[in-house]
Amino acid sequence: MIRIRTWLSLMATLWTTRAQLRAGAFLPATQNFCWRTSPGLYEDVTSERGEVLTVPQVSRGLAWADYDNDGDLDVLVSNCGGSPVLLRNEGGNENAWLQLRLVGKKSNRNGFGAFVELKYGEKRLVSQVTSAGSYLSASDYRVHFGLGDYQGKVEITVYWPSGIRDHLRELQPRQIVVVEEGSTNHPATAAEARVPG
Ligand SMILES: [Ca+2]
Repeated sequence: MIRIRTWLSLMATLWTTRAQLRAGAFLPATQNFCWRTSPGLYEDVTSERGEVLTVPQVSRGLAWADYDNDGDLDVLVSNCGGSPVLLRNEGGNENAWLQLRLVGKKSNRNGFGAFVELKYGEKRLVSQVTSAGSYLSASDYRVHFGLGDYQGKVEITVYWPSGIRDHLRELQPRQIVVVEEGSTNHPATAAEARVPG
């Protein structure tokens, strides 16, 4: 198992290009990349995230999951002709976070397609429940929100595919919350009836 230190903002596995194939290459190994979000741009932090990321691999699939349920996202990378690599995030949980696992009743069981809106302070985050994102890979379908150094409580609205809305207030970060469809019996207002964009 390979361990990395901090949160990954964006990570990519690189494939064979047409130019490489025309040049006679067959499954050439290439380096994968990791970028951290900065205001207005992405910053290449590959070399800071562990030696394994600098080793050329014939990587294909990439799946995100908080596999150890400690609040940070970990990554599994599959490699052609080689073992998968687990990138375990061990940077510590200095920043706040919140995860939600949706349990559908009228909608599908895992809540796929539902939008989740989180409000903290004056800010707002929106995510959609999905496990898609990389080639032949299924990521954790729980919704993960990173909240930085925010110390207060948060407010959540779940927009289920069925049209049902669930609304949870005064949630303390740093926990995994299970939301069952229709459990809050929250009557959607006109403003809440729209799907957040
Ligand atoms: Ca984790």
